Amino acid sequence: MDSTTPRVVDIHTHMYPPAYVQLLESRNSIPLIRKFAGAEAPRLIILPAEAESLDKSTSENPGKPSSHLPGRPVTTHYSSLSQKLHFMDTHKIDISVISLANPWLDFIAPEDAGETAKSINQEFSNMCGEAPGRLFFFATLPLTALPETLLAAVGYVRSLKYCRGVILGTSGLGKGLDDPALVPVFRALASNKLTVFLHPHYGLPSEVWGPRAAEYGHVLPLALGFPMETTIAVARMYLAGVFDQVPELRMVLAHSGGTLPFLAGRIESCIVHDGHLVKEGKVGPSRRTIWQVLKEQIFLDAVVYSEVGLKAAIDASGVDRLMFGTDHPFFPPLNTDEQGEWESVTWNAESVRKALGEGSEAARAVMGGNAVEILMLHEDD
Ligand code: 5CU
Ligand code: ZN
Repeated sequence: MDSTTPRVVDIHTHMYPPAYVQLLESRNSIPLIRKFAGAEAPRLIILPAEAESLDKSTSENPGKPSSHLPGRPVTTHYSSLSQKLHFMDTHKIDISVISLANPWLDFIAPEDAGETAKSINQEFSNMCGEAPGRLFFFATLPLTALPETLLAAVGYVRSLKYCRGVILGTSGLGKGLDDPALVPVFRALASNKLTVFLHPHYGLPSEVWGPRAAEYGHVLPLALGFPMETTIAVARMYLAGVFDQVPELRMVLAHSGGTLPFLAGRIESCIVHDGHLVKEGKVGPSRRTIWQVLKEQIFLDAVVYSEVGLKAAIDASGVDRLMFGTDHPFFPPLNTDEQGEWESVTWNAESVRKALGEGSEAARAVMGGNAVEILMLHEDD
């Protein structure tokens, strides 16, 4: 394939390598993997909102049918490399930038975090080496470790041939991404040209879903909690001035930036009408607006499942900053063969075609060309 052939690149696609699966199997509180009697496959239970149903299903009825079990079945899609490649072939994806899924290493004891991150990143590096040219990865940082271990990890992942950045949750060192203690980490990432892929996990506090939440499956935390978490994290970074302190920082936001493209105008209005910020001199003429930051330091994935959402993302960040993704292995088909086409993938590809025109240059850019350029996925890299 020469360098002018349009390529399809999936920048939002996860793996749980076998060692991480074993780690989750050894745990008694979320995140964990647990086998339930009668269930076809072990279940992955990771969301804070799932913790309550886990307790109930364990105590009330261990033999429940699997549709009532908490979490999701851990199929071969989670950790098998050949399965990932099969999924890519089925959906005509040339290149995937794989990343560990949530909640990464947020739960690891500080003294173990450095070594655990190193071995997981090495596993990702090895997987990429088994399919050269088809796989790159976002590494995982040992955020609970001591600052020197964390900074050393940035240097280490930079040395791994197929690493193109790091996946980051919103908790940072425990106080969120507007924590001044994180600025040196952002500086180190920026100076090593490592792009941050920001991904939600914690959602919003369970109380906001109300007393009937269990009736609604995972819809509220996943559809609304995840995007709001991303939106809040980036708004806090913006208000704290992180993007100005680290102007070389580049961030890809999961799920097309949560609700940021839609809410950026309201954020701006709230800023310029805020007496406290105005009095503190934070709303002066040199201020970069959040719209500017969206077009200068932020990139968005195209995992938004609708033409309407995608158009907002394009308007906010620019069509040259948007990159296709699948969120594999999440959202598998429930009633058709998991080895065939996934509707969750075709919805996203279809939204790109509808918003930008079938076969258009812009559509090809979003489906892969942008990722090749932004993440430097050239074949000889
Ligand atoms: O279905 C889910 O829980 C998830 C998740 O945890 N992470 C993700 O990226 N997508 C869906
Ligand atoms: Zn994801």
